[in-house]
Amino acid sequence: MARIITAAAAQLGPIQKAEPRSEAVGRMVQLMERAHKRGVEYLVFPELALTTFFPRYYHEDIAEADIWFETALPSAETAPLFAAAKRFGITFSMGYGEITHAADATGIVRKRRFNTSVIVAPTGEIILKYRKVHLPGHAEYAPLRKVQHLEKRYFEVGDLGFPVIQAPVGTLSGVNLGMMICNDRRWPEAWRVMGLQSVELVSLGYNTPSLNMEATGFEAHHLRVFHSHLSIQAGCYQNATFAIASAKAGKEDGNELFGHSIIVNPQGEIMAMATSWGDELITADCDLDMCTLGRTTIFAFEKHRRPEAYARITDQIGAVAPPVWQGLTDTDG
Ligand code: CDT
Repeated sequence: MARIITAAAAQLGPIQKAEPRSEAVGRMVQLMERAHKRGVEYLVFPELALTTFFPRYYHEDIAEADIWFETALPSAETAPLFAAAKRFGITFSMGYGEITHAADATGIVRKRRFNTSVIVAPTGEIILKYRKVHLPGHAEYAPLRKVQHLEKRYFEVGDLGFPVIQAPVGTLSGVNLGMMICNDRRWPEAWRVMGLQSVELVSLGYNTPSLNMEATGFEAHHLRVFHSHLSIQAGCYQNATFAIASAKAGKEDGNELFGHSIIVNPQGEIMAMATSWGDELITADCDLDMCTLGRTTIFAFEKHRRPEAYARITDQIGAVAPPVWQGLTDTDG
């Protein structure tokens, strides 16, 4: 029997700085209701879905930024979302700022902050948690930037790797689910680590500004969306997986996020794309058996991968200069 799930990206329009969580959650519940009417079984909300993209705001004292974080899920404010998922039988994924009190690598228990996403079953149980690994931006106030991007200030690097889990979705008893968050999509390593766990459906939430504030040279605006789609389409094709990429879109207090949420199949094709800058639902019927072709032919990892040639991927972080060619010698033939 075909393994088809009806999936959705629930793009969110802007959330202004003053907008309370209750309002954002209300909009999310409305999207879920619309999704239910379209038969959606799996739905993805963006990164940091409950608030404005707060890393653009500088707090001298990091503890002051705690207002943007969640200490529990569900909470009184997010409970309506969990209730709607139960009512509609929808499995969903969403991003949020997580505060946890847990031991760090040195064994010391302390307050820790992560840029996190979870997959939630209709029962309200957390199926999987992921903490963002590739944090972009900077840790200190950058006076030359028009807009700050302080993810490295507010979040620790995720400590859960890129986990994949097999879980029931809709009528299917087992779907291989994974997650990444925003900037992760640009890193092929993230996709491959999940590909190596036979992922079939990657949830990806993002908040991407229309302008690259770090660019010293010219970057054409249309290339911002192109690079996002290129990364997702390549990741799906090279790892034989579907991805649901769900954006925050539009102007948050004057700061533009480019939207363009997409659903991509294992051939790297875009199956659905958002065209507005508002709350928008895009859906696609994902036939998970499509993952088999790539997985058993050109990307049959067990037959074709050569990890002995990839040592630099894990041994090295930055690029080094190559050796300088010394000219032809007799032994070069
Ligand atoms: N949220 C996030 O990760 N955004 C980045 C752009 C950051 S620019 C400093 C992205 O890759 O879309």
